[in-house]
Amino acid sequence: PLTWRNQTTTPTHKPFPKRQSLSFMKRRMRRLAAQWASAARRLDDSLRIQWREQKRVSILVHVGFLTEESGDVFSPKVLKGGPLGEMVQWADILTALHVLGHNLKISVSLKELLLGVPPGRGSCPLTGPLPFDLIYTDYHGLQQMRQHMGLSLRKHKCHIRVIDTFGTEPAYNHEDYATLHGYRTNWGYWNLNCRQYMTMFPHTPDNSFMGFVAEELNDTERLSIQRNKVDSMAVVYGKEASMWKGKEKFLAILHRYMEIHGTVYYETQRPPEVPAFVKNHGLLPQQELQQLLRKAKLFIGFGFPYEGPAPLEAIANGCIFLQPKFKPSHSSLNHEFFRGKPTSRQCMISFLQVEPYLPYEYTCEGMLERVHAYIQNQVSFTPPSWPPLSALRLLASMEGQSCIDACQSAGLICEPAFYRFINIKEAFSGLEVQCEGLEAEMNHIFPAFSVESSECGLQKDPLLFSCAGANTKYHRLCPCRDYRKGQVALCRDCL
Ligand code: U2F
Repeated sequence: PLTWRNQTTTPTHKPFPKRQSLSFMKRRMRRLAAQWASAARRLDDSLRIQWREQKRVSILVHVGFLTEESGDVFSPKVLKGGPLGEMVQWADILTALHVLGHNLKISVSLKELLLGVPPGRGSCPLTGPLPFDLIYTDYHGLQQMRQHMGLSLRKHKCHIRVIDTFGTEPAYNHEDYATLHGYRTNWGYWNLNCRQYMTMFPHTPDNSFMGFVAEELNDTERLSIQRNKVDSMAVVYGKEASMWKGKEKFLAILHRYMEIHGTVYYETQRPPEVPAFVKNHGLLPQQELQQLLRKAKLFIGFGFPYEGPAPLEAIANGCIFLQPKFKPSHSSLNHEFFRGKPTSRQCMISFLQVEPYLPYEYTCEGMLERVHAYIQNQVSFTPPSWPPLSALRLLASMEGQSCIDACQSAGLICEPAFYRFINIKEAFSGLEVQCEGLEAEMNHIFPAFSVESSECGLQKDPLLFSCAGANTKYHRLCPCRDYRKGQVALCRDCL
């Protein structure tokens, strides 16, 4: 049994109050139900043997950002152009876990959280097993659990998976290191294994890519989209009027070439930020936006939102997606939106030209395959190794290059699970690096070497193994692996 601190009231069971965020998620689940079902059937055929052997686990899903206790700032904005990306992802995660046949308990309020986890008999620290094999939550949920579980949370840390849109890099996750070296932010410093953070996009392989899905087309739909494309029709990426501010000139030029459509929320009057020549449909239900994208040739952003599900949906519906490129790239170091987020990732966006295209990892089947692999294999993050060690390829990065980039330029992906196998002095000799000095240090760049000083460094703290880290003075040792086409999270022999 789990023990909860400060639990003074006995929670009572109440149905979910009507909240727009939950209604949005429910509508999405219903609309995509048939796609999920047929994906499950296909996966069932291809994974038949493993399927039968799969562990069914008991999972608590606590969606912290939707709880009233964390302010629930999203719900009131669902119908007003506020962010929907996070709700798209949570709806898909819930569906995937359900379709995979696991036993789910869902909580979107502190009361439900306390009700979902039976109160223990003793006081902290708790003994006894956790009533759940896994807990999916977010940073808000994690805070709430810490508040209510106190020290006992530590014991159950390895069961937790944090849905973390923007990602958390190792230097930000390690509490002491972050505090000492200027990486302390509003969110990081939980000392988790970084693969416990599950992101919306595959930002850094230090984290696990969770993703979401976009709708798939059948052959008839594909043909009809290609036939009915209106070459001169553009849709703007930005459902909130503030995103259009100061873009009049940009829009006037675009309007010389194309008819411009928008889906900007308004109450009674047209928002002044949206020029009169724009055909504004108001915020559309998801399926109506899909229809608009099927006709449009171009989906065009103003830079913000930087990323989200909509561009993927546009590309899947045969649009070209254009987004401005920033110089210098925006990141938590120079831009308000990213400030305080536990990552130094830069947003580099270039012009894309696409045919209707949806990578396998963003299909229902791809998401089911990936989540299934995580649940079955990412159990304790300790040996035996997953991914299998046979996939390891050791590389040295160029000076100043991260392992993400070094592996990528060799057609591979950085695999943080392999760092512990290459954090040895033999790895340097294997790459014919002469080390005059060899130290073990807490530094998120290590294992690495400097050619100038002939110094080699090993990593002292496994929590600091980082694919994302880079430093102009060092070549890094990089544990790379192969990946499945269209499913970067998994190596060829991972299933
Ligand atoms: C991103 O969140 P957003 O909600 O702004 O992400 P979008 O890419 O706009 O897409 C979210 C969904 O909104 C839907 C669309 C997408 O699935 O089908 N939608 C709609 O239903 N009706 C419309 O008229 C227009 C879009 C990002 F995902 C978050 O992580 C960030 O927090 C956020 C920052 O603003 O940007």
